[in-house]
Amino acid sequence: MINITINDIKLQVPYGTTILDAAKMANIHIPTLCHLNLHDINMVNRTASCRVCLVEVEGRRNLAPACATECFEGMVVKTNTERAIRARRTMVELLLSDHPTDCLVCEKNGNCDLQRLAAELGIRKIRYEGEKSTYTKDSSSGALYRNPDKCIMCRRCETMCNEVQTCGIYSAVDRGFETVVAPAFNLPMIDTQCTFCGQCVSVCPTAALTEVSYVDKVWEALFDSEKYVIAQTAPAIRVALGEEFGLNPGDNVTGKMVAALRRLGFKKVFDTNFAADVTIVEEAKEFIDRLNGKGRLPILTSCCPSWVKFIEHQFPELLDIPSTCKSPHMMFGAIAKTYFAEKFNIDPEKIVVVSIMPCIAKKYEIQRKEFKHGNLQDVDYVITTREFARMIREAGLDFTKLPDEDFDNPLGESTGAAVIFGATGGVIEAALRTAYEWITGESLGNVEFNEVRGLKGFKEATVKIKDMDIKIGVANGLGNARKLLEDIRDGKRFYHAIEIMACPGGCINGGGQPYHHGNLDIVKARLEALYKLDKSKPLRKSHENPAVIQMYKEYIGEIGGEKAHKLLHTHYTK
Ligand code: HC1
Ligand code: SF4
Repeated sequence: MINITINDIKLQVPYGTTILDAAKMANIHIPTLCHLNLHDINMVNRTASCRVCLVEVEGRRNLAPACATECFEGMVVKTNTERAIRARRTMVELLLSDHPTDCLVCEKNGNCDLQRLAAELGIRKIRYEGEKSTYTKDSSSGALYRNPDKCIMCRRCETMCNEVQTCGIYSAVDRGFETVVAPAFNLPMIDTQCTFCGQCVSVCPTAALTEVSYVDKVWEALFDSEKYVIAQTAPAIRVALGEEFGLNPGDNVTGKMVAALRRLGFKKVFDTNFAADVTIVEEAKEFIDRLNGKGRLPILTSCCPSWVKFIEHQFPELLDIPSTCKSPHMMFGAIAKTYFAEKFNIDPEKIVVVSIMPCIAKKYEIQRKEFKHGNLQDVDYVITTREFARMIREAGLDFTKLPDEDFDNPLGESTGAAVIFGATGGVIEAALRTAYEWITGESLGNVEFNEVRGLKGFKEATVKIKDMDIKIGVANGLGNARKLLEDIRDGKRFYHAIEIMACPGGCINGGGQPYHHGNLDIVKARLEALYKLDKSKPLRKSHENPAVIQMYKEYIGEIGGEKAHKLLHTHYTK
């Protein structure tokens, strides 16, 4: 330990502690902008590029950035001297001098770290008027929107993409005033190997990176009396949406969410969880077939479009390991425009399926050409949890006062196995519950597989099923996925089944969720809430979902059969 003094407060801190962390221990606030420390997922932005956290260190001529300066024995720091405060304000004013001032109509209005900081530092005018940079905006992917005019060069996106997700999409391009953080050769995002995981969006402090919004398109459909607009809601949004309305992370707002969708004008409010149960019966069947020698092991769960793009780019030699199951919300779209349309005599051409997702990559996924049924796209629009909250506000709904309402049926019924899809490890746990019972013919007493739960980047378990030791691997975050896939490719590790989710923590931390502003306790609260929801469900195994059983009986026929393959399965391309 070493002894230091900050603002006349004496304290002891471990070697290696930065001034910023030491100040936190003494309850002293130093403003920051580029800094972000998400140590739980190995993301620490160390660039110290914004110089907003400048402080005075006794005996040093220059001000020191608190986020990147380590304490030393006897150090004396002052965080709020006139010089430090002036320097901080100047840094922010310089940033603002090359930043659009369209806060009123900005996507990030109310959620922007630069805006918050300008208010915190009491900046009322920008003294340095001059040239402003303008760059080409990019919505080429239909998923991720880049507006480099709003980039403040903090490099958080670069750290997240390069170090956590290992996709290496961004770096500083050009020199001097023209410098911008962009893909190599300034390529449009759709022509890069970006997976659209949206993790860079989650950490961008401004609106330089956001999602491509489809809110206006969805309003248009809802106001069109010729259209039959139905909503499906992803597992992870129900424990995060409340945050947008002042509720706590992890508060379960399922009932209010359904009520809000009805009041927005959706004809039916259905649940992606129904389709998650369908996914499990299809995937468990495929797993058992592969255990019996029909296909390659391990089987890899295929719900996350972001890792699908990742494996297609990075591991084309492993394209026979993912399950051929479509992701649940794509299965839902196909079911809605066939089974549901036929059962209720609705013209599928008139049906508009809107998926409310925690995810940005789902916006890209629906455009893939394999997800079409005749001329019809399985899913028409994807909006994120944040966009959904925006629609609720636009409609003037007082969300917290809405009554709790139930989903419509038959595509609204689901089990506890489906809701845990939203957390890392949840898909494989749900699949195990069904596979165990189908292989053994026995009822599974304890349905909880604790080894595959939690936010750790990589988890493994061995599950005894009959006389087999089934080896399970779970990775979340694309960097962890890369290591796992490399080991599998090189024959260093063997698993019977693996689950990968691109976002650290799974969909609860998706790129379309309410911003966590660097507080991963929010993500933990969402995760715990999903497991609580599972526990509260009377049915916790997908194959027991009565609405799923009825659909196979009335329409699809055999699980894994010909019709199931036509509607519910897909393929991958190199
Ligand atoms: Fe899923 Fe997810 S991918 S869990 O399979 O992370 O169900 O489709 O909606 O929440 O986005 C399901 C699908 C889904 C969540 C997302
Ligand atoms: Fe990288 Fe994901 Fe952002 Fe694409 S969306 S640039 S893969 S962090």
